[in-house]
Amino acid sequence: MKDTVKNILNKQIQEEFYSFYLYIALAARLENMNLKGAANWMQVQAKEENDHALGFFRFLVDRNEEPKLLAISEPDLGSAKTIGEIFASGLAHEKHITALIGKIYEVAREEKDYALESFIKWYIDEQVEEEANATAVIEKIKLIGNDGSALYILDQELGARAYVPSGPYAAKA
Ligand code: OFO
Repeated sequence: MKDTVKNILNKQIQEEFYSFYLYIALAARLENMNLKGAANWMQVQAKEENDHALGFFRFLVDRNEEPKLLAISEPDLGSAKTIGEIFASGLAHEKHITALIGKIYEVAREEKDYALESFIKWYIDEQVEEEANATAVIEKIKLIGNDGSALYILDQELGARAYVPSGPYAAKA
């Protein structure tokens, strides 16, 4: 495997584990606001991010490379305080990840790494779904405005999100 490819994949493992860490931090903030359902939604998202990181890990191992685990920084929650701001920071992060996944696709094509080009397509599709999921919650939060009982119902709904293994290898697991 070419160094450019190896480096960008190791960097993406770090980014996906950072995503895990960020969603756990967002869950912590929501727990603190007593929004247990929304916190559950973030915890489930964090588990999916762990799967995404391990997907890149597995791809490197299967290609006979040793994944390099880089340092993960402290999550940056910025000034996100309301439930709307907390979900908006998750969505902003997903847009950042979408750009990185796009870059990996470009590198795969430039380096003529056809296995990577095929592998990364799962992540391209997943990003469409992740941005759509976060956007749907944000739109509901906007509709709710200051209605406490509607927020209570939304929190129950978010609490029903269940973890399903995610990642390019999930179906084969
Ligand atoms: Fe949130 O997405 Fe991973 O890849």
